[in-house]
Amino acid sequence: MQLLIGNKNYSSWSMRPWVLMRHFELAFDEVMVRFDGLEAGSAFKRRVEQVAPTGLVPVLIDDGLVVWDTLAIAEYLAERFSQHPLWPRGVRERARARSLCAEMHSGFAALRNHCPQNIEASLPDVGRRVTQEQAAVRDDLQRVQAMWGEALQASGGPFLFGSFGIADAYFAPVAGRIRSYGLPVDATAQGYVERIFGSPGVVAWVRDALAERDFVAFDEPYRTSREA
Ligand SMILES: N[C@@H](CCC(=O)N[C@@H](CS)C(=O)NCC(=O)O)C(=O)O
Repeated sequence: MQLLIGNKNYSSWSMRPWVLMRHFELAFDEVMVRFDGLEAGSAFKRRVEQVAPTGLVPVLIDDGLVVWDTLAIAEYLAERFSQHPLWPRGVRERARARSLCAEMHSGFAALRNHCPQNIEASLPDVGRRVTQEQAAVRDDLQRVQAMWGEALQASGGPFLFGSFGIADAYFAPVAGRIRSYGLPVDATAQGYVERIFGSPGVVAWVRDALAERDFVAFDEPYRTSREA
């Protein structure tokens, strides 16, 4: 299998299938397509459009089959590697895990827009300002804490549905935003963020993201250089 991804420091959608595949030790070659620009004709668009109609990453290629969009990739992997519990085994838990992922997939716009993924950055002042000024970000954070709290209580943890799976991969970039921007969350959510960031796929992703040493200006609303 091949997985096309964007810069690890910035690409939250790429992070999800990558950490999932690493966690379950599914063999794949990574193809990193640098974000040089997102306009038509950029090297990024030209490369991704060779394989995927959306021109977006991530894209999974398996023996000539092209699967794009994170949710479709997660579902494909769960079926293809059904010996691994990518989704919870119970039908009710699986339905709930899918609900959480679908809500993430189409929601949390304020958190995503105001706190774009930036693994290497430490921006607690921005986080403080954004949570003070943006009611929609506070709402997103409330919702995240409620859904994590309910799932962790029902499963007993340590991950949302017991062991690490698709739902956790889905929320790993949210956990990353809470860390990068020092966003205020309750102790249950903070503990979950730390467990996510101690899990093997996420540890590997963060290590690679820090090694990129790249600065993509259009993904940097709050910094003018890597040091700023
Ligand atoms: N719904 C898509 C979203 C993918 C997406 O927006 N990917 C971003 C990178 S994190 C991208 O490729 N952006 C390029 C662009 O917007 O042109 C998925 O889940 O895969």
